[in-house]
Amino acid sequence: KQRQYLKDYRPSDWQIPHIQMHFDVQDAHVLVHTRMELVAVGDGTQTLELDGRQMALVEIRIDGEALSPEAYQCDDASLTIKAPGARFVLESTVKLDPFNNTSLEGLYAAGGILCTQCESHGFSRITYALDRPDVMSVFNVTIEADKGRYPILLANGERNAQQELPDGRHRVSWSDPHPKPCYLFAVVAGDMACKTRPYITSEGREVDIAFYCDHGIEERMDHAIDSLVRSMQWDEQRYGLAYDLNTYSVVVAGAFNMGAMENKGLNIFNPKYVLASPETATDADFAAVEAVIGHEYFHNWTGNRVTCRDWFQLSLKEGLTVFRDQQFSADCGAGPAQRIEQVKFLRARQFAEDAGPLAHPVRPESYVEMNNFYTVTVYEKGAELVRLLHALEGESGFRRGMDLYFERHDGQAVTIEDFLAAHGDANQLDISGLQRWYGQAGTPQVKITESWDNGHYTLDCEQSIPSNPSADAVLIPIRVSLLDSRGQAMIDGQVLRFDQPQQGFSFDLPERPVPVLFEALSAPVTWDYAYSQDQLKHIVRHAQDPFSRWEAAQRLYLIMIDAAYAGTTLEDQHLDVFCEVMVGEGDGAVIAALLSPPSADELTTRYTELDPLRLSQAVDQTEAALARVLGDALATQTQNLMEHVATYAFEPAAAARRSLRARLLRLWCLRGDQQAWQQAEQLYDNSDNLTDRLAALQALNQTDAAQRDILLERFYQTYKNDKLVLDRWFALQAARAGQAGLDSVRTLLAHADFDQGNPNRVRALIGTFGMLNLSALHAQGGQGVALLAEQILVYDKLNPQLAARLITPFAGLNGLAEERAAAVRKALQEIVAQASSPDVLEQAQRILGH
Ligand code: HT7
Ligand code: ZN
Repeated sequence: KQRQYLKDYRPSDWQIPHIQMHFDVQDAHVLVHTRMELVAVGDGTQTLELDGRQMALVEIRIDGEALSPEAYQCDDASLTIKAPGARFVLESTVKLDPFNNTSLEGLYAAGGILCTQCESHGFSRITYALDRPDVMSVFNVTIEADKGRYPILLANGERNAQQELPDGRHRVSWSDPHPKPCYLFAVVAGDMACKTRPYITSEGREVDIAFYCDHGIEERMDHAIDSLVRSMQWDEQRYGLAYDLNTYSVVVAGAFNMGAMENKGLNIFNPKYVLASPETATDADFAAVEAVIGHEYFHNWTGNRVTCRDWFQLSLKEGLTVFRDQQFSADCGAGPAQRIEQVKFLRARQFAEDAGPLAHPVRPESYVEMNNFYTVTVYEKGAELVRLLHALEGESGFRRGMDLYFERHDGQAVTIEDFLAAHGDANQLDISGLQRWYGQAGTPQVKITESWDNGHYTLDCEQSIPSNPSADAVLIPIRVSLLDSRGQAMIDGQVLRFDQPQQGFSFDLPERPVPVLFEALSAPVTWDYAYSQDQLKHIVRHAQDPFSRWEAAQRLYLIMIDAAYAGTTLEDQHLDVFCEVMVGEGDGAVIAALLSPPSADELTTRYTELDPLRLSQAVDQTEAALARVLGDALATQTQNLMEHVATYAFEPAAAARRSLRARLLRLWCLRGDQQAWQQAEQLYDNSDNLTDRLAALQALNQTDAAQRDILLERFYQTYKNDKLVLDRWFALQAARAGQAGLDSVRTLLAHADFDQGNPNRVRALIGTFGMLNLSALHAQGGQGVALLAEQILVYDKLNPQLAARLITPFAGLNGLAEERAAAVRKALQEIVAQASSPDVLEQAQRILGH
């Protein structure tokens, strides 16, 4: 497969104003008839090269005339027609085999339904086409199938007509009036239950919301439907954006590679992000459903109405839409712990990506397989850059920028520069320091020193990107508060615009302050300031910003983890401030976060010559020290929270209480106290919801308690027929530390319920083991690593997109101690020698530096 370069972008030589498609669904195959109007942008003497893969061409015609074999050329990726004319109608018929398509791209069968996934290049597995986002067409679609097996037939846009046919078949036609790129195309056929809800937009449009899933679990879609209604209202109120069709359908796919897909008017979802009931979903799952439902809905404007010129611009829609879904969740009451979670994820995953061999700019410069660039950098770092823009412009300035963006570009396929230019022009803002962020890889590091001279306080800042020394200085907003000795803010949340390699910021103050830096992580950077332990405790006690309290707590834990990693131990008293934190007032979810040391997977880039087992031990020792220092109050506090357990409701205060209870119970159980283990069992037995049951299991998971195995078995018996919940059972066992975790993974790979065709199950077992369990992955010399490599090669054949994501844990290669690195290198070389998909090959070669 050829490498694509951003610098080589050229507008298409052809446009396709209109596409008509007919799907004839048979028992063992599907015939797709496509009629496209093609218009040459030049004089029509150019060759037409259509994309098309994995299908059999049955017939091809131009203006009704069958093409002779000499008039076109067909290989395994394209169909070429020499000088076909300036304007003509191209008709093709192709035969597809969705029933054996395990890649989950193009048209595929999953759990008895047929559905499509076209982003990024799946449309060219359905028909011959110009599979690029800057070619936008109006689509009309008909689907014809057996009515018993496929009573529901869906496509984008509005339904026009339904017709009964002989032999128990039927046909339904759909049309979408909005020109769209083909990556937003979708069809679905199957036998599904449906739940509907009417909605009237702020413009008075009557919308039929329809959600589809397996029969018998319809009520599990209620939370998702409510979330969609809230998303629609939110986008109207916050951005003035209303929905633009009369139908909005959401279909749950049995197997799905990512979270969901924003196809115009016909979203297709991973069940994990639609189905939620108290017994089958945790608080975090309820929140994730709300966020992903919102995310896909918000794409209707940021992605669909204004789309990407090319795939290098992916963050134009994804970074912006992640930022919008984060705003939405915050407005729905997610609370400050949400920002803490976002930053933990950013640091564990995106900072690690940006520091390793898979690093790339938010706007990449080249790719072989586009699917490998749906990354935490494009999504999460991209969202942080939009957050940064929002912080610079303020709420009303950001809205002005968005309004101008839609005014200029509605209906167009545009670039990140177009987005920034609209914001810059709407606010008379110089966006050059922001623009540089998009073009260079690596996490900027900010070093801050201070001086105090008789009432004159200066913060001296220096920026660089250690992994990219030639990088230019970027615009880094630093939100600071300066605390006095009583903990009062002398400066409160002031934003410093730091855009030079070195820059000083001065303040006149009555006393020397304790600086609270990068509040709410005001820019996606790492930063150093030589805090004393007392200063950190001062911030934990007094800072207004919950995020900064958590940040200071993390730094306190890090002092202890660093010491343990180096082989020395600090007194438990180092952590004594957490005794006050535990019994303090405030949001339980924030207290739970304050009582959580960073996990090993957040720290893999912290040490050179990393020994993963020593790191895991150092983190465990720190957690054990915390459990000890909390003393008897830990048991009392946990028991207090066990009382008055109300009926489950997904509601912020109740969820916060559950999260604190879970955290304290886990710490208590780590102390090896039988009473704690019994409490966990009681919580499991008395709870009416999955959140508490999993909390109990998680509290016991790293202990030797007999209750652990008993409850795991009980859990299996209760949930063995519930796919999403059973995923948790697999994940729990894959998360067992060290050798025990590795042994569990080996055993579970052979379990009757392990299903290679279900990506959620694969991620639960192999993904948890690879991504979140450093001590199991590196257990037994290189055997954990070899097991992961073996599994990657299994999915390389079945589902390359999934396989290419499982490889991520190997990207930490450069920081690993030599013996470990050698095992990973050997595994990667094996993968390169045996892999057949471009997805896996590209990733393995990038990691090896080829
Ligand atoms: N825009 C969607 C991306 C997506 C995707 C990409 C590649 C392969 C399969 C995929 N499924 C969905 C999801 C989103 O970010 O909204
Ligand atoms: Zn998205």
